[in-house]
Amino acid sequence: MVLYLSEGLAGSALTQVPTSVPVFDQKNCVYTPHVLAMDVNQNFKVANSDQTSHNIHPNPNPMTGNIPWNLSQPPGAPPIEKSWKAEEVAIPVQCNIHPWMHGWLVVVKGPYATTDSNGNYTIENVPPGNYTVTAWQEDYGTQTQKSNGCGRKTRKCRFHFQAEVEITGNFLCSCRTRSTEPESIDSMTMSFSRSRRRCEFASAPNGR
Ligand SMILES: [Cu+2]
Repeated sequence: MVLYLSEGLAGSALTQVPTSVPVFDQKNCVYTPHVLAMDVNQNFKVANSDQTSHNIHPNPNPMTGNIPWNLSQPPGAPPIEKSWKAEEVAIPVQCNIHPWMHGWLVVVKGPYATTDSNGNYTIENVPPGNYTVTAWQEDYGTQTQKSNGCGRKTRKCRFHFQAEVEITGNFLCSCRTRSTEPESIDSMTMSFSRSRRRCEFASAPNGR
């Protein structure tokens, strides 16, 4: 699951591109992670840890301006380094050699986070302001949540995900106040308690 700020970013918070280079690995014929998030124009790498060839084929929506490509990557080949020009949630990825291989590249503008194995998120480097937070998951779809006036120390609001299963949880916005004004959000944390967890989760790999 990917969490990002879909409204409210401005200036350098919107245009600044992280220097980190996330890696989309092909390991045991599975994309690892299954979902890789990145910023527009942020470089990412596609690695092949397998002793077999893969043919990676991201297939973005042509309306976005992102251009599809597919490249074969034999065992021991160096990582392929790429970036995407436009925001797109989300780009499906498949392997032309192994039809069961499927993953997602999620391209957003500004700070983002991906869930850990417990369903927790932290969005870092968020400047002061009011935001719309969007959470995306391949099966459950998209949900948004307004985060207004986040200057208090902590803030809770309800966040529901409803598809085949309903996930109900708390959105916890942790805000630290600097010694002088203005107040600044250092991080935003979201967690889901899976109060109505059902067997659907058994088939969901970690990190989704
Ligand atoms: Cu493959």
